[in-house]
Amino acid sequence: MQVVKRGLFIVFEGLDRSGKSTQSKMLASYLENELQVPVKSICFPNRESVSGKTLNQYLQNRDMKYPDEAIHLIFAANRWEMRDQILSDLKSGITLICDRYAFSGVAYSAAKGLDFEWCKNPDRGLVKPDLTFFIDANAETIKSRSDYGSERYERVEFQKKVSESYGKFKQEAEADEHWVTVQADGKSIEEMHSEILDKFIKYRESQSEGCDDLDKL
Ligand code: Z5A
Ligand code: MG
Repeated sequence: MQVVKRGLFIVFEGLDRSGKSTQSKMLASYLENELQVPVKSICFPNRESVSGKTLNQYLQNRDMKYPDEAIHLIFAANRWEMRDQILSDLKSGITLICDRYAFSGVAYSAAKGLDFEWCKNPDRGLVKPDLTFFIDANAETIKSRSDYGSERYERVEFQKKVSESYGKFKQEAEADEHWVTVQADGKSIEEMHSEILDKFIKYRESQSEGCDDLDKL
């Protein structure tokens, strides 16, 4: 009987317009086309699900009043809705490339003033990513990118606070092989892609033995 090696769970994190979707797509396409790795791309919030429709409304309508704690729980529920699918994909050998995950949940809610540790709780028990690429972009630099400012959180002052929250994860994860910070400022899309690919390949080689267990957040 052939044993299926599980897929890797790769997450992209960072500020709005920092380049997460661009880099997720480029990595997914490289893995699929050049390395023949079975890949699926997912993103959070998943705006199509039950909770996702509420989140979409909330993000697009700055005037919609809703308690910060409650919206935080809905963002987490949005991930819980996908938990079983994520587990089943990984176990069947599919590598998942995920655009935002639980770190976004904490970073954005903590930036509004909610307690950082409290914010982590609703995501505890979800699948832990094997590798998180944090795209470290300057809030001032990215405001000139196309479409910036169309949704609720896209204001430079708020993005600076989000950047501080991400900074805490960065510190916590300093010596953690599962977290990679990619400096974005001054780098082209291609330069970032080759840095990310390089880090991904090194990680994959280092995990070639015994990465079958899935950890939890
Ligand atoms: N949120 C939350 O509060 N809690 C949660 O739990 C979760 C999310 C999961 C929607 O997220 C919001 O939900 C988000 C956080 C909150 N805040 N807001 N608003 P989203 O992921 O749907 O959307 P986003 O992250 O805000 O924006 P985005 O448009 O998806 O950004 P991106 O994916 O990082 O960027 P991109 O589309 O790859 O690139 C943006 C542009 O920059 C594009 O024109 C690129 O060609 C260009 N670009 C990319 N890289 C470069 C470089 N290196 N140089 C120059 N130009 C570049
Ligand atoms: Mg995006």
